[in-house]
Parts: sequence; C-alpha cells; structure tokens
Amino acid sequence: MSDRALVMGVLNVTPDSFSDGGRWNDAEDAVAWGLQMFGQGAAIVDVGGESTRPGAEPVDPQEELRRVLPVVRALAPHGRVSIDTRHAEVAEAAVSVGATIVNDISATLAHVAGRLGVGYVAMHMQGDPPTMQDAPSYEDVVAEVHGFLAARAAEARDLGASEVWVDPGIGFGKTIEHNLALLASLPELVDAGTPVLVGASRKGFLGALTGGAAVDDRLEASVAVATWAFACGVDAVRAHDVEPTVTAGRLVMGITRTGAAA
Ligand code: HH2
Repeated sequence: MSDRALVMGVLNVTPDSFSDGGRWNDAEDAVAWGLQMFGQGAAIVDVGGESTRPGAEPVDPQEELRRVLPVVRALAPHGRVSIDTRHAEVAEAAVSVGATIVNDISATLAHVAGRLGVGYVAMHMQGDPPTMQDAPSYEDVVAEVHGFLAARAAEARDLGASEVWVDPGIGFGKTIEHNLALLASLPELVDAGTPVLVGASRKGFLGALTGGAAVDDRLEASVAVATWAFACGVDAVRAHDVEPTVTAGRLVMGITRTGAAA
C-alpha cells in the first residue's frame, strides 16, 4: 500500500495519439501544457513522441527524438519528466536532457534505465500496437500479467534502476474483461511490493462501459478508475485530466491515512 498518490500527466507530442493527438505538435504549446500540468499538481509529466494506440504504426526513432527532446529539455527544470518510449536511443537522449524516468511500454529497456541510474516503469503488453487488439488471449490474465511484471521488476532492480514501477498495461492486448480483471486484482499487485502505476485515462474500454462515450467524454469514468486505483494502494496514476485526478488522490489519501488513523 503506497503512502502517496502521484499523478503522471500525459503529454503526447504526436499527430495521432488517441486522445490528445495533434494538440501539442508545436513544442512551445506542448511545454506550456506540461507546465500547466505541473501547476495542477502532476508529480511527473510523461512525454511521448509515438502513439501506441491500437492500430498505430511505429515511428522512426529520429522523428520521435525530434518531437520529444525540446519538450523534455524545457520541462525538466520545472519538475519530474518521464520519457514514454520503446526505443533505447530515445530513452537515452531524453535522460541526457533531463528525463529521470524511462516509461517503457515494451518492458525491454530496463538495461538503459539501469545503466543511466534513473527510474523505470515496466508495463505489460501482449503483442504490438498495430495488431494487439485483434484477438488478445490469456489462460489466466491476472497470473500471467502479475508474473511477467514481477520478473521485469526484479530484472530492473538488478540492473540498477533507481526506482521501479510496474504497470498492468490497461488496453494493451486486452479485452474489456481482461482490463476489468486486472483492475480488480490491483490490491494483489500492490501487495507484491513493487510500486504500481496504472493508466486507464480516457481509454476505449471506458467508452464501451459507459454507453459509447466519446474520448473527450470519459472524464468521470477516468476519475472513477483513478479513485479505485488509489484506494487499492497504487503509487501513481497516468492521466490526461490532471486536476481532478489529483483531487481524487488527495481524497483517497485523506481517507486511508487520516481517516484510518482517527
Ligand atoms: N498508455 C498509453 C501510453 N503510455 N504508459 C504506461 N506506463 N501505462 C499506460 O497505460 C500507457 C502508457 C496510451 O495512452 P496515450 O499516451 O494517451 O495514447 P497514445 O498511445 O495514442 O499516444
């Protein structure tokens, strides 16, 4: 059970991210929004230059670098910045200009975080973004994802990452039922001892569960899942809507810390 409720604000410097794609193409706009998220209470701003939504095509690392580096460099003096990438050269360059966490949806970059002595997020994904939602299948989704994450976390610690989080990868090669099973199993994942990060913000399963709400109409559902996750004891939630997610985290901390001690 974490004694904090961190919010990681999402900042996609991409033309095609499923929610904020195209909004922050201009580096100055992206930096302004990142600063605003810090002002709203984001503990971390997560900068990404490649959409990994279902069906997304891979981006050349050179193009990814062009998108993210100016933004990471400008934001890093103002707060903690993570780099959301699957490419070692992008992770390394972002750290060289101030990122202190490698947020790795491929769970293959622990050696980079370890060598550079920075934080590391290992996320679970089945398959790859272009096809991962075609036919996700597991014998036992909770056991498989938790087992995978335990192994990746141990590896990242052995390799020297300064801090390690595990993330069940909501929506990454998962049906609605898989996502719900993983959310229901958060208390177990928290009990395993590695700090947990969860990213459900505005994702497709929330639309499906709320009568077809469009991406921009998933605020309440996103905050509801964030509240659930914090109440389960996760350390951090990745969110597009930072301010209400920070409020949710504060409330849960108030109940679980102050309320439980009264
Ligand atoms: N989800 C997305 C991207 N990165 N990283 C972690 N650790 N956990 C997540 O759940 C996660 C993530 C996908 O969301 P988004 O960045 O908003 O969209 P896109 O991939 O289209 O850029």
